[in-house]
Formats: sequence, structure tokens, C-alpha cells
Amino acid sequence: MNAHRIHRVAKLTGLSKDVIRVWERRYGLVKPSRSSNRYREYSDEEVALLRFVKNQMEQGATIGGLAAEGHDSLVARMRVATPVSEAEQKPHDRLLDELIGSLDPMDKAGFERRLNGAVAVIPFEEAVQRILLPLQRRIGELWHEGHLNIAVEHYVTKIIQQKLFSVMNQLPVNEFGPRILIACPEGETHEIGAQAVAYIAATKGCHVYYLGPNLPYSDLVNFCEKISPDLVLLSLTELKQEAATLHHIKQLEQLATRWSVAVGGQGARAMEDRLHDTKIELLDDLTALHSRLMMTLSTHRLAARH
Ligand code: B12
Repeated sequence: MNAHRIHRVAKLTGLSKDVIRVWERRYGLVKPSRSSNRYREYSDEEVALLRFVKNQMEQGATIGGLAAEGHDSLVARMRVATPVSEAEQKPHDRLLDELIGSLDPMDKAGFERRLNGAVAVIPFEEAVQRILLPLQRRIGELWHEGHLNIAVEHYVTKIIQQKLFSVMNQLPVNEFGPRILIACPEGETHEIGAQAVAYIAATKGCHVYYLGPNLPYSDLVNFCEKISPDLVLLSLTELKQEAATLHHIKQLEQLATRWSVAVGGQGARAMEDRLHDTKIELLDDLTALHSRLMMTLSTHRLAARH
């Protein structure tokens, strides 16, 4: 790990030395150590965090809002948003190879020991990004290519889901937090994206209603009427035919006249052009999801005060 003096940090981040000091003093964003002659020394991670904060502000976030989110949450988010270098990803790729190797012939104990061991030693949010979701993609692709039996795919998918649910169930239910309804709409059975979204919303202190895959539109509306959600988040993975897409958007537009509706996932991104003139928001990725949740949380807090 490198230690950088403030003038180098200014060069690396494009921030002035004054700004860096203010972010330290006023907001406690970074906590540089001091060299023997009292110079501030910043770690690589602090430099990356300053860059991440600058980038977030360029996209509209405020320094106050980011600081209120807290140092640890920002670091976690930065780690997820920062592309992993090849060297960093290598151990995860190796692990994924080993995990897949232990499925044929089936070595259940070996598979679970490896997976549990790897997930236990890194922050769970990182494990989701670096291990669980990539594992789901790899397993799914193997099935799609005809290299894996669907029963084995189900076994792995269920383990991934259990991990997400068990960590989610340990989080306190924040009954006074904003109500976030998360589901996959009718016809959408790829579930892990929605589950990851539910987990993230729960970690932020939202009151999550997770309704899973393939939820018929009329039941979605009924449920919204019951709970009056602050935000409806829908995960779309499959790309539909033109007519089905238009029908789908029409229904969601109806929903969006009464509640805030946002969509995400590969299928949602593919219909981006069709969403421009609608009230349906598109959340490009998990960083966008995070910003949207922070906005919902602060609106909810403000409303609670009045
Ligand atoms: C895993 C998988 C499966 C698994 C699903 C397991 C399950 N229960 O969820 C299995 C093997 C069962 C499966 C089956 C099918 N699948 Co499939 N599957 C995949 C695969 C490999 C990965 C999808 C996935 O789960 N990714 C993991 C998620 C977390 O990653 P992601 O989708 O990139 O999502 C990221 C973001 O988009 C975001 N996100 C997701 N949702 C949301 C929501 C919000 C609000 C936000 C903010 C963000 C967000 O989160 C993720 C963060 O990294 C893809 C191919 C691929 N590589 O993408 C095909 C794919 C999606 N499947 C496909 C198809 C067609 C099917 C089947 C219909 C095939 C069939 N004829 O039977 C079936 C039916 C579905 C089913 N569940 O039974 C096609 C879809 C084609 C299309 N037109 O779009 C794909 C693209 C494969 C292909 N190349 O053809 N599949």
C-alpha cells in the first residue's frame, strides 16, 4: 500500500489541496495518517474515495449528502462501482472455476465449503458483486449452452438465493423507512437481479417488500394499493418482442401515474429509448440504484419531520 502526500493526492484526484483539507476537517471523509514530520499521508483507498466522491458530485450529488451517508457506506459503494483490475479479479475467477469444477462430478460438501469460505472473508456487499452474481451468470450460461443439467443449476441458484435472504433476514426491519416494493413483472422469471436490489435497499434502511419473480400486473397494482409504496422497483432481464414491450410500458405508465416506478436490469436498459417520454425511471446500474434510494430516504425523512 502506498502513502501519498497531499500535493500528489491533489494531482491524482484533480481536487485542490484546500478542498481535500476541508473534506477531512468538516466532513471526516478521509482520515490521513501523519508522517514522522507531521505531513498528511493518504492511502491508495483514500485517494480512490476522494476520486469517487468528486465523480459523484459531478453527477449531481452534494458533499453534504455524501458525507451524511457515512465513510463506511461510501467506501463500500466505491468498491462496488470501481471496476476490478484483472489482478484483483483473478482470485475470484479462480474461485468460480473451482466452484464450477466441483459440480461435475457433484461434490456438494466441497462446493459449499469453498463458497462459504470465500463469502465469509470479504464484506458481503462485495461478495454479492464479485462472487454471487458472477456465479449466477456463469451457471446460467452453462445451462443455456447445454453444459449443465437444470437440476444442478437450480441447486446453485437456490444456494445463492439463500445467502442473499439469510443476510437480508438478519437486517432489522425498518418499519418506519420508505416502503420499497421490489419484484419482477409478469413473464420475468430471472430473479437474482431483483433479489440483489432488495438486499441493497434493506441495507440502506428501507422497508422492503420483496415479491419475487413473475408478478401479474393486476396483483402488483392491488398490492400497491394496500401498501402505498414510496417506490416500486422492477427488475427486467429478458428482452421482449416489440408488441410485448409496448404493452408492458403502457401498464407501467399507468402504475407510474400513482406511484414512483423505476426499472432496471438488462431488459430495462434495452427499452431505454421508449422510456424517455414516460414517468418510468430507468436505473442504469447499482450505482444509480444507490443514488435513487438515498434520494428516497432523504425525502422520506423530510416528510416525517413535517
Ligand atoms: C441465470 C440465467 C438463467 C437462470 C435463471 C435463474 C433464476 N431463477 O433467476 C436459468 C438457467 C433458470 C435461466 C432460464 C431461462 N433463461 Co436465462 N439467463 C441467465 C443468464 C445467464 C444470467 C441472468 C442473471 O441472472 N444475471 C444475474 C444478474 C444479477 O445480472 P444482470 O442480469 O446483469 O443484472 C445486473 C443489473 O442489470 C442489475 N439489475 C438487475 N435488475 C435490476 C433492477 C433494478 C431496479 C436495478 C436498479 C438494477 C437491476 O443488477 C445486476 C447487477 O450487476 C442470462 C445471460 C446473461 N449472461 O446475462 C440468461 C438470459 C437472460 N436467459 C434467457 C432466456 C431466454 C431464458 C429462458 C426463457 C430460456 C428458455 N427458453 O427456457 C429461461 C426461462 C427463465 C427461467 N427462470 O426459467 C436469455 C434472454 C434473451 C432475451 N431475449 O432477452 C438470456 C439473455 C440468455 C441468452 N443469451 O439468450 N436463465
